[in-house]
Order: sequence, then structure tokens, then C-alpha cells
Amino acid sequence: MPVRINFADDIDAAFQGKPEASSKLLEYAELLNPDSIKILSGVKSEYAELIGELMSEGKIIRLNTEAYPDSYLYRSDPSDVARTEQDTYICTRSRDEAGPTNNWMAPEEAKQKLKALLHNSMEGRRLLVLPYILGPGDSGFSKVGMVLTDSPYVAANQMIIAKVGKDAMEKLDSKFVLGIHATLSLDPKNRYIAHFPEERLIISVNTNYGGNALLSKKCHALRIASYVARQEGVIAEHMMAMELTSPDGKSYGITGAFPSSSGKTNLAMLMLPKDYAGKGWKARLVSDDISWLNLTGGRLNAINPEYGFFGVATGTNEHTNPNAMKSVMSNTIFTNVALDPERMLPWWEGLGSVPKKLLDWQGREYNGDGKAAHPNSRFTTPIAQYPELSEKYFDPVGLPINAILFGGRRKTLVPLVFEALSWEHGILIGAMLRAERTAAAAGKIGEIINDPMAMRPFCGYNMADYFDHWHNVGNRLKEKPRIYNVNWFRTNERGEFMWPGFGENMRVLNWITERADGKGVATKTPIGYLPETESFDRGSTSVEVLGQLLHVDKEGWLAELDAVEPFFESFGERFPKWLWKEFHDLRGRLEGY
Ligand code: GTP
Ligand code: SPV
Ligand code: MN
Repeated sequence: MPVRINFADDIDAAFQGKPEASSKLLEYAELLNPDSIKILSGVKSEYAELIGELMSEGKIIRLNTEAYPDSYLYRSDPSDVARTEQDTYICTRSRDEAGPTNNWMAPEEAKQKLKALLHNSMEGRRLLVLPYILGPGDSGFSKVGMVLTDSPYVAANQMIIAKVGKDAMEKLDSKFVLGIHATLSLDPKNRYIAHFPEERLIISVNTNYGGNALLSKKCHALRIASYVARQEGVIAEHMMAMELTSPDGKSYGITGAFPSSSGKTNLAMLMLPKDYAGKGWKARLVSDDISWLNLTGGRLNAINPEYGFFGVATGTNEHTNPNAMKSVMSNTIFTNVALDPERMLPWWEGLGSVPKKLLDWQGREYNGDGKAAHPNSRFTTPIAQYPELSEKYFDPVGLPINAILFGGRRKTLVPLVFEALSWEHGILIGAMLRAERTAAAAGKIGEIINDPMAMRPFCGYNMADYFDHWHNVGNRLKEKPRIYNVNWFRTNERGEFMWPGFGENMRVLNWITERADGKGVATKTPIGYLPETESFDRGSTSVEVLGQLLHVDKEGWLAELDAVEPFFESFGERFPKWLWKEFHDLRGRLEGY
């Protein structure tokens, strides 16, 4: 079999001194049986070639080169537009290790099933190999991985969101994470996104969409990374991270864990209100989706594993997020947005007035029915294009964290902001997080689901152990960040948002920085410390509305505890005793309120 012998020679030559990487690649190349293999070195011309191929096959469309230079539109298969949690598996040896929030399959069974699907699946196709680094190149907290894919779309996206190429290849030690992605026929019935954290392996088949297929992102940087983080005594979180600098030059690190499509990217890109910008505040981005937190110096510090954004297009505009708009105007791949075919401009709901002629995300003429862009339409953009990137993004230790925010979309009950009474109570707040389901994952939109720490779809092990791990991390910190619950999404009886959100969220962050300085005024309530309406910077929000946003609804919270309790019980004996105690203490405080 001459072809395979050539592969072996080429692979050995390419991976000199990297026996683990070359033997894994050879093993899977033999299984997949492609016609050729291309190992990407990360140079720009390779990206251009991938794009060229996609264009010549009609799989992507070049956008207006003056308005959006080097930017493209890709339309994914209509059955493949969001993460599919029902197809996502954690394959640990024991089912308990995966826990009740994950689908589980025994590793041997999963491999047998997947290998049957992968067998000869790349016959007549080319296998693309992308070694990548996650995190700053010179950081001890960075990790390496290698993706094998037959999809030029996946490869092009990977080249934007991870640091692909030669530098990564040199770091492929025995601990690298291997990701195999095969597009196959996109058959939803045979779609699997399987993780083998014990052997640092990911296999994804029958999908070509975002978080299902861009394996460096949720699969590696969260599911595998969270598992590895526990072993290493650190945490890998579904968190944005930003640096606020006060007029007197003091820096505050803020991270926020919000479920998918619930405001991480927008908060990380926060545009300061005029009164704050005028005073000399600065807001800079470290991370828009994922933060890895280390314990250097007795504090939590956040690094961003990623090199690009895979952000929600819907709702983004000059007003809500001017910095995002600046970033996506070039070198961007748009997925499932609508198209103005006359001017070749991308369009999505929220961008502005509807162009006269418009093709929807599936390329059909849009007649005003339903949405023109898919609600989960996205942009893939290099982070280097972001105009307000924090220097801490490049720091090998990362951004020191003063405050951790948890929050999701809640129309009712949950106040605009409140502060945990302690680290343990803060973990309870995170563990109790429930939020409306969004378009980022397949399922019923709007339904309220448990999403502890915004990690339910992304934790690579039993979340009962995860809560314990957070507790242990706290015990090792000399300076613990304060923990907050935020909710930008309360609505009134007309269904309108009560809080203006976006840049105006700075008013909430301002209170949080005051609290970090030991200055901010707060009232102690059973659920935590709330700002006082009189001293809180409410901007244009009326005192009356602010009062509603900062109200503690005793009966509502007791009902919330009833709704959360069965979820906690689903972890059985493994659920930490100290966390049950926090839960019962909270109930006790509410009952006496
Ligand atoms: P993923 O990338 O899926 O993890 O989402 P995300 O958490 O980064 O959410 P993102 O910032 O992309 O926001 C998702 C949607 O919520 C967009 O349509 C935003 O316009 C909207 N949004 C974000 N922040 C706010 C806010 O403060 N208020 C309101 N009303 N909407 C917001
Ligand atoms: C999310 O769903 O949280 C996303 C999009 O950020 S994806 O990368 O598809 O997971
Ligand atoms: Mn995002």
C-alpha cells in the first residue's frame, strides 16, 4: 500500500522529535484513509488557499471588498446551525465521573461506534492537520492541541480562533489534545461530539458547525481543559474577562460566566458611557468567551486561550457594540447571516434597516417572514483586530481578578446585581444559576434550565466534584475575588427590557469596583448584598424601575429554591455537604425575612 508508506515518511519528516504526535496522526490517517495529508504551518497563504478552495466550490461568498475586505459568508447546513447537546458525550471509564449533567458512553463502546463511522471516510478527500496553541505563546498555562479535519471551513476558522502552525508543532508533547473532525454526510442521527478526557481525545462527526466542529473551542478549551484543570489545581471557565482602569490608574479584573448567547462577548467589549469615558475610565478586553484561571501569587488570574472571536452577530450594531463592529469589518468569516446581494453586504437582525433586496441565511429571497439571519449567526474574527485589547491579554500569568460575575437571561425575579456573602455562598449562587435557553444550542428557546456557572454544557466531569474543586481553589487563595449575580434581562409587563444593558452595564461594574475598594454602599439581604437605590448610579433608569430591579422577592426566591433542589438532588451522595448547608442556610434566611 504505497500511499500509506508515503504518509508515514511524510509524517515522520514533518514531526521530527514528536513521536506521540506522529504516531497518533499515522494511526488516524490509516483509519480515515484520505488521498493526501496537509499539515498546516500557519502562514497566511494557507488561509488564502483554504478560502480560495471554498470559493471555487461555491461554499463561501466573498463580501464587498471595500466595506468588508477579505471577508466571507458561509451558510451551514440547515440541520447544523447550533451546538447539539444531545449528541455531546463525555466518555470516561466510569459513568459517575461524567455525572448527571453529561451524556455518557463507555470509552470502548464510543470508540468502536466512532471508528466504524470514520473508517475510510476521507477516501478521495484531503486530511488537514492543524497543530495549535491555546493561550499566550510564552505562558506556562498555555496548552497545545492538534486538529485533524476534512473541512476547509473548519480549518479556516481554526486558523482564526487558535494559534495554528509551526510554534504549536514544536510543543506537541505527550500531553497534547487530539481532535478528529470528519464532516461525513452531516446526518443528524449519526452526529457525535465525543470527548475522552482521560486520553485527551475528541472525536466529532456529522457536523460542520461552530462549537460542535471547531474543536479547539468548547471541546478542548472547556470540556477537556476543565477536566485537566482539576488535576492541575486550576480552573477552566466559560467566562469573559475584562480589565477596567479607573481615572486614577487603578486596574480591576472582572470575569463573567453567562450561558451561551447571554452577553459575555458584549460585556467584554463594553463601550463606556460618555460620563465614564469623560472621567478617564478605560475598559479593555482580555477574553470574550473562555478564561483559564490560575492561582499565581495567591490570586486568581485569567488568561484567554483563544486568538479570535466566534461571536453572535444578531443584535450587534454601532450603538450596542461599536468595538465589535470595528473588529468584524475585515478578515472575518460570517456564518449564517443574511446577504444584501446588490451591495454584497452581510445583514442580521439588529444591524439596521432591512435592505430592499435581501437573501436569508439559507440564500432564499427574504420576504419579511421570520428571521433573515439565523438567530445564532456568528462572526469569526482575529482578536488582534479588536481596538481595545488589554495588555494583560499577552501576559503569561494573565489578568488578576477582583470580581466574578454569574448571570443569565431572567425576565423576572433575579435582581440587576447582588453580591455573595462569602466564597461558599458565591459558589451556591453559581451552582443555582438558571437561565433561559437561547439559540446557541438546539432546544426550546426561552425555557428556563439549570446552568451552573454557565458550565453545564461544558464541564468535562461530574459537576458535584466541580463545585468541590471551586471550594478547594478558594481555600488556596490569599485574596478571593468577590462573587456577584447579575441580570441584564429583566422585562416589564410589555415585554421590554427594563435595564438598558450593554455600555450601561458599566454602572453595575462601577458599584462592583467600589465594593472591591471597600467603599460601595450595600444592604444585606437573605440573597446577598444589594446596592442601595439612592447611592447607585442609575443613569437614565428611573428610581422606580431601579427599585424593581433591586427588589428581593421572598416568595419568588423560595420557589426558585424549590425549582433548584431536585437538580442538586440529582447528584446524589456526591453533592458536597457544605453546599447543601449553604442552600439550607439561604432557605432559612429567606423564611425569616
Ligand atoms: P456565546 O458566544 O454564545 O457564548 O454568547 P455570549 O455570552 O458571548 O453573548 P453575546 O454577548 O454575544 O450576546 C448575545 C445576545 O445578547 C446578542 O444578541 C446581544 O445583542 C444580546 N445582549 C448582550 N448584552 C446585552 C445586554 O446587556 N442587554 C440586552 N438586552 N441584550 C444583550
Ligand atoms: C456557545 O454556544 O456558547 C458558543 C457558540 O460560544 S459555540 O462555539 O458554537 O459553542
Ligand atoms: Mn460570545
